[in-house]
Order: sequence, then C-alpha cells, then structure tokens
Amino acid sequence: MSSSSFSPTSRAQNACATDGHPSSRSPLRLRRLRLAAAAAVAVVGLGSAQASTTVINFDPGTNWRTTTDRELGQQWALGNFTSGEGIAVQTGYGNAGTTSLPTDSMMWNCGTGGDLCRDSSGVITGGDGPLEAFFGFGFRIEEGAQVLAAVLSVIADDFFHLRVNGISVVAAMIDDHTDGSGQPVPLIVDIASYLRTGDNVLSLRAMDGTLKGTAATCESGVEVSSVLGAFCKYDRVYEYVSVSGAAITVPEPSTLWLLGGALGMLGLRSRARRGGATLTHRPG
Ligand SMILES: [Ca+2]
Ligand SMILES: [Ca+2]
Repeated sequence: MSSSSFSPTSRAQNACATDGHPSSRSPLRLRRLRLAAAAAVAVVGLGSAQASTTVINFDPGTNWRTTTDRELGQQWALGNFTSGEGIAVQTGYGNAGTTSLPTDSMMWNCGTGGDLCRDSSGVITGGDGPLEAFFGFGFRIEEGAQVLAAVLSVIADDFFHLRVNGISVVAAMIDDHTDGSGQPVPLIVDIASYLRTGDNVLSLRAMDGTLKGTAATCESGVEVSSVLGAFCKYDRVYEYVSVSGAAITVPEPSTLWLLGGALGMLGLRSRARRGGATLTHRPG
C-alpha cells in the first residue's frame, strides 16, 4: 500500500486495503455488530427512563482526559488513573476530509486552550495537533451493580490502542477500516467483560503516522514501538480519536435477570408437564 498521507479522497482507490487484515471485519459481521450497538443504544434509551439504571456515557466531554506525557499515558494504560490528571480533551476535533463521523465524537490533545493544534493562521483544522496523544476515562461501578451492556465505537487517525483496566482490548490502523469511498469505519467493541466493580479506566493511545512495515528507516518520521509493531510518527495530515458509546448498569438482581429466571421456570414447568421431569423435590 502507498505510504502517502491519508486523505479520504486519495484512499478511494484503495478500498481493497481493508481485505486480508487480521483485525478487519467482514461486512456481515460489521453489520451484526452495528445492530448490536444500535440495540445497546436502544437499551440506553430504555434504561435512562428507569431511575434504577445507571448510564455511563463514553462520548468525548469532560470525563475524558488527555496527556502527551508518555509516563502518565503509560500509567493510564496500566489502569492507574487519578481524577484530575492530564488536561481536558479538545472536543469537536473534526477536519475537512472526514465526513462519515460525527464531529462531536472526535477529540484530540490540543494543550490548554487549543494552542497545540493551531495552524500558522491560528485556526484549528484537525491536522496540526501533537503526533501522539494519550486519553484516559475513569469511572466507578458501584458495589452490587450489574453491567447490562458496555459498547464502544472507536477509530483513530491513524493508529489507536484501547486498553480497559490495563488489559489490551484492540489496536487498529485507520488504513484497515475504511469504506469504499475511503471514509473511516469505526470498530464496534464490546467491553462489558473487561469491566469490574469499583474503579474502571478506559485508556487510548493514538498516533499520527504509519506503521514502519518493511521500511529500512522512518525517513521523515520518528520511530516508536507500538502493539502493532514499529511505528513511524509523523504529520500524516489529520489526526483524531473518534469514540462514542456507553455502559449500562442495573442493580443486581436486575429486572431482566428476574424476567429471564421467570421464563426459565416457565420452560421447566412446560417440560415437566410434557415429560414428567421433577421440578422440585417433595419430601414425604
Ligand atoms: Ca497531522
Ligand atoms: Ca493522519
């Protein structure tokens, strides 16, 4: 594949780049995941109407923090996050070339006041930010709460690595997740099984650039290591992390568990009537 800078229009000829990558998903699988995500969002809508349900919103906002300090970023990656660390993220970090993502879902590290992301005219265009940024989101799941669903939709220009509570979940290059017109297609990630009672940390590392691959050197870039192999950090046009999603928790046992239990009991009863299976032991 070409090592030229990513831009959605120039990638229109490279739609086949999504094929053959271990982490790429088939259209059918992706469609199913999108349906699952839509269902989760629907549950969020239902759940928010119930006072007992807690919705933790993962969209960019005041809960996400960011840093360019690699040591602090490493702590977040390990699951060590203290409220107030880092700085607020730059939200609405869109660009002129990316039309498939809600601008509200896009964020980056622009320092305080946005000064790290301004071009020579002082405008934030989405292409002049730091080459590497770390993002952290800390939240609590209270004792006795049951995670009903937790889904993230995530993509980054050009690389991201998601960890939850110190555990590596997924890493990807935008090059492997574009549609036929070259626009980015977010990965839908079920993170429910990574969550735990108490403190939880989502961490993202994101970089502008490209994988080194078989190149002898990074030429104009700076070589760093990544979970996907050697990476050349350089100003490859735009940079952003797009993230959205939510976790839904309910008190345990939830009404859904009770409903499931009731349905299970009904099934056992009907089987017992048909086949004579013993539901309960009757002494005497
Ligand atoms: Ca850039
Ligand atoms: Ca880029």
